[in-house]
Amino acid sequence: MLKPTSDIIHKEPIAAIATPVGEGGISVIRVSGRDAIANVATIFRGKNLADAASHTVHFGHIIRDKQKIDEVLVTVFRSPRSYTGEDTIEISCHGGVLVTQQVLEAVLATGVRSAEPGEFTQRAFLNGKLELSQAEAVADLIHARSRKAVEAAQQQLDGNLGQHIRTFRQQIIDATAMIELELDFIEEDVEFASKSQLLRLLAELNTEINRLLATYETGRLVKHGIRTVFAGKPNAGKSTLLNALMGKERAIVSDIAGTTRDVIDADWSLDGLLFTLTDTAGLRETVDIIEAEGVKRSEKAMSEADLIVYLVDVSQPEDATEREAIQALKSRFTGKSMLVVGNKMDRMEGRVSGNTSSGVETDTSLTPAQQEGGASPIDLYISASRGTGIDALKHRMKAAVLANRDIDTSGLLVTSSRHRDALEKTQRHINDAVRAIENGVSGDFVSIDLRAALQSLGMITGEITTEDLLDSIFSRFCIGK
Ligand SMILES: Nc1nc2c(ncn2[C@@H]2O[C@H](COP(=O)(O)OP(=O)(O)OP(=O)(O)O)[C@@H](O)[C@H]2O)c(=O)[nH]1
Ligand SMILES: [Mg+2]
Repeated sequence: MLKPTSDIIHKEPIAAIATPVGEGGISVIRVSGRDAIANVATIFRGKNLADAASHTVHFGHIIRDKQKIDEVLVTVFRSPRSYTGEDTIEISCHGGVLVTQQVLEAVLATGVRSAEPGEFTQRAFLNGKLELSQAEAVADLIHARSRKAVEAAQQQLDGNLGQHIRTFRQQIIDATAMIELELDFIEEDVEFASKSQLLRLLAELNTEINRLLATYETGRLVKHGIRTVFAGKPNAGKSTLLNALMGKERAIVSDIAGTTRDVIDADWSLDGLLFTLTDTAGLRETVDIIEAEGVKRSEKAMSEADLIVYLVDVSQPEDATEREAIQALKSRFTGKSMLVVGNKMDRMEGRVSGNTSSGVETDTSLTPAQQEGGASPIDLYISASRGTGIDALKHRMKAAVLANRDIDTSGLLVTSSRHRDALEKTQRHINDAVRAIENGVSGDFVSIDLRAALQSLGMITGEITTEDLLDSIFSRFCIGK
């Protein structure tokens, strides 16, 4: 992957604070580019950095206008053995906000410019130190909010996605070579054999791309978190459930129907997965304009959710309207996972046969409605205020969104819609090629489809890029990365 030293592009030097702004033990200022070492050498009192070998650390002072600004350690990385591929210096200074800023300003005063967000990583990409998908993984890793999201980013950073893409590329190149062979020997009797072989190769490729594409939905949930909305009528116990899962009083609970009026979000993790729990205003017709706005927001939250947990207060008499409402939600959100949870089971003790106070999944037990002969839509029973059935609920929440897909969350996952789009496009071109071969179209045209497939794959690793694409990717980074 490493480019030969002669291919490294040495751009003008840039600098930025690479550590978070705030007070800390140390801060790091990163400087990279042409003359980066020489520039810093002019403000460094200590060893002459111009002679310093790569991967060495030097103690000294940063000086400006003959004044010592700070005592620092300077690490020297010489091209091409650095993050960006260029000559790079990292200055570790004391971690105060002001002193860090002063060291940066001293560096900038030597004729170095401030780095744009992600500019160091962009240079690393342009110098062949990282593939585009790896550069994106760096941003994912920085933004990751759960253990699983870190693992997914790490897989991509290790180049596992790039490895798959390179294999796909090679398969397409092999297919193209077969077509060219056929063109060369058109007179001979190779056509039939190569045609079926070619079709087999492309079918295998399609299967492998499908396997990768199938991980996207899970990958998306792992990367961004699972948006979970608690819905139900006022007083069903939605806020109580949120608090029970969070283990703290996050939302206000009261026996007044219509207590929650706005949408409340809370990050919660389960087995390394991030769930964004959203408590909403209870769903009902209301004349209170604030509550009505809350209900509108609840509807919106549900339409954006990955998982809807609908709470029914089972201590209340059966409500045919609610049953219809649940049915309506299910048909409206067919693509979403939805769990219907019966709450306040503690009030039902002894009243429902076949159920237990431990809140186990009770698909087979009889609910009041079933006793009356109707089919209950309830998936499991809990008591949010007593904490019964909460573990079973957690298990069901995870299963509802992940286990049903049967994707190994610790394997390679496609987590970016950009990558998914490129893979789908690749498949479309491959399918065009397959159709062309089947219809006996000339090999020239088949090659065109296959070349288009190669281009789409190249978008993932970055062989094919546009300025806009790079801008949109690198603008997600923080300054200093
Ligand atoms: N007995 C019993 N009471 C519960 C249970 N869960 C919640 N409650 C009570 O039900 C009432 C309403 O609870 P909330 O959590 O505020 O209900 P909500 O669904 O958030 O209501 P709104 O915000 O008004 O939509 C409170 O008095 C809770 O203490 C439960 O499992 N058993
Ligand atoms: Mg509430």
